[in-house]
Amino acid sequence: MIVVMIPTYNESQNIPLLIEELLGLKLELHILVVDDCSPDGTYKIVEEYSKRNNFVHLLLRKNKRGRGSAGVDGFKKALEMGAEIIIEMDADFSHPTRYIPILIEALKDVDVVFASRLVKGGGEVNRSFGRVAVTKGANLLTRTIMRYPIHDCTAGYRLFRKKVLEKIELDSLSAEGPAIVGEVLYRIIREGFKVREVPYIYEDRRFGQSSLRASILFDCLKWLIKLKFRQLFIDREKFQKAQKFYSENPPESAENPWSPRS
Ligand SMILES: Nc1nc2c(ncn2[C@@H]2O[C@H](COP(=O)(O)OP(=O)(O)OP(=O)(O)O)[C@@H](O)[C@H]2O)c(=O)[nH]1
Ligand SMILES: [Mg+2]
Repeated sequence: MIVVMIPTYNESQNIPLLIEELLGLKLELHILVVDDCSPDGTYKIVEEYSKRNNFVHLLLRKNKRGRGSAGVDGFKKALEMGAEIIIEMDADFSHPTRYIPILIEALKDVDVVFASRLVKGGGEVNRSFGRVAVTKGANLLTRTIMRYPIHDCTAGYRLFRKKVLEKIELDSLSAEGPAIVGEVLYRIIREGFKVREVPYIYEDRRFGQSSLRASILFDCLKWLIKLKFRQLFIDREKFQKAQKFYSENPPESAENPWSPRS
């Protein structure tokens, strides 16, 4: 079973179109939407779908809020559902669904696949110069500080084998906001899982408001420093082992079969 886990907050315009696109891929994907009682009623739309279609599922969180714990609860639910492969993606069409078949194919001999804007063939369209600069700057900083073997460290468009989510101790993840993407990445690399990057073209959100604020960037920076300390002092041995593994088996990136939509 493949479960697509999508955290949502105020995505009522995007979510019906995204569900239709995912069902239209005809890959028998189970769609799990994790919504925090969005004031715009996103969950009601998903609930209606779930009554009519066994492949659509809603995890409604009544007393919790935040991208961080929504992702964690979604991963746990996906495992409970019996997922062998879990796809994590945003609801706003920034992560185009047309890549899903090639991403699944790319997972065949690795444990985690990262859709990546920062390998040959990847990129971003319809975004401001400033926003692209934020992506590049954040990734340069993360790679330099953490010495990860991949290029795109900040996008939450990724595929995991079940064993990865079982190993990374979901219960002890604690980032509340989008910094969760980095916290999960840290654990993947620490455990030395086999990974691959597949290029994709990120598109700006189709409908709705961006939730990016200076406070979010600041929180991500705080998390980066915290994780560096963990890497140096708590997980040192594990990272040394992982780094040796990655230097002997550098993650390859798949060929890009797609071209940007202008
Ligand atoms: N359940 C839940 N989902 C959230 C929350 N905040 C954001 N999300 C979802 O997480 C995904 C990523 O959030 P975005 O707002 O797109 O953040 P971003 O991609 O960094 O920035 P923009 O696309 O520029 O807005 C989207 O599908 C959001 O709907 C939250 O508090 N709870
Ligand atoms: Mg987005």
